[in-house]
Amino acid sequence: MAALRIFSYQPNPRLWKATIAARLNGVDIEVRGAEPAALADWLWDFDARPLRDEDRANSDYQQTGRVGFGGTSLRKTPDFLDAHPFGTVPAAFSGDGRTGIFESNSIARAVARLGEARLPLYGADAYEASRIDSFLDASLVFGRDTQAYLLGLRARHMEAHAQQLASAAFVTYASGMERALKGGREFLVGKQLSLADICFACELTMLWYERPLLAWLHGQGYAAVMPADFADAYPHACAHFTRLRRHEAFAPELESHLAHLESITNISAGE
Ligand SMILES: N[C@@H](CCC(=O)N[C@@H](CS)C(=O)NCC(=O)O)C(=O)O
Repeated sequence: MAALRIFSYQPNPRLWKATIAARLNGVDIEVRGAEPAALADWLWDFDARPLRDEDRANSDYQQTGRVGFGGTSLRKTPDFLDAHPFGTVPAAFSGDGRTGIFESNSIARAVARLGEARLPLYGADAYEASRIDSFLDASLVFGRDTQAYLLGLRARHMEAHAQQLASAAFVTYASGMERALKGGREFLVGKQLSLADICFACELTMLWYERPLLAWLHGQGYAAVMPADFADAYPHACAHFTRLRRHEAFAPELESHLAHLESITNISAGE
């Protein structure tokens, strides 16, 4: 039995906060799920699996998605919603299925705590752990303020306020990270890699989704949220991100995903 089971669509940089932490500290994780659209044909449950005919007929499971799955008919079991009251993915469970852990930062915290003896990723003491929490909270706010923008990109329907909110969030987040890394600091907290670095790398990775859509975005009259001069304007944050994406524990998920998005330069509307 794995220490943690996570149900999520894939690829999902939010899920990778946990899988990268697990690669570093050896915690055994089982990941279930499929590509985003396919989750409408999955049972959202501890025992997540593709739907059977009887699941489709069970009205107790019927739910309408709200964020990312807005308006989509989904099948979430009552047990799933007991464990995950906000009904979101990634959705983690203790190995025995009794405890649900939601919010990707908290799922990553669970991995860090479970593997603490092998490798501390959650700080050396209460102060460092709390400072890591500070970065995780700032990352959640950034993730929240960019979510509508990223979903707008995916739907090829951008609202001006979503783009403005995301742009302002980017400046706040990147400026804070830049300041935190100034003076030759190698990591965000303390002298070793922590959840703060993992979360930063994964949250920033989410913004790479805008890369293949820049032409579409400009065509709609909007600027990219990540400015073209990111490396010059935020040199420490950019260098840290570049180091992390190449790190052996991050590269299996991040490097191929980012390189793929960097290689698609021009998606036209509808693709
Ligand atoms: N802040 C959350 C965001 C999770 C989230 O919003 N997930 C969306 C998909 S992008 C979801 O599961 N929506 C379920 C629904 O629409 O019912 C995290 O980091 O885990």
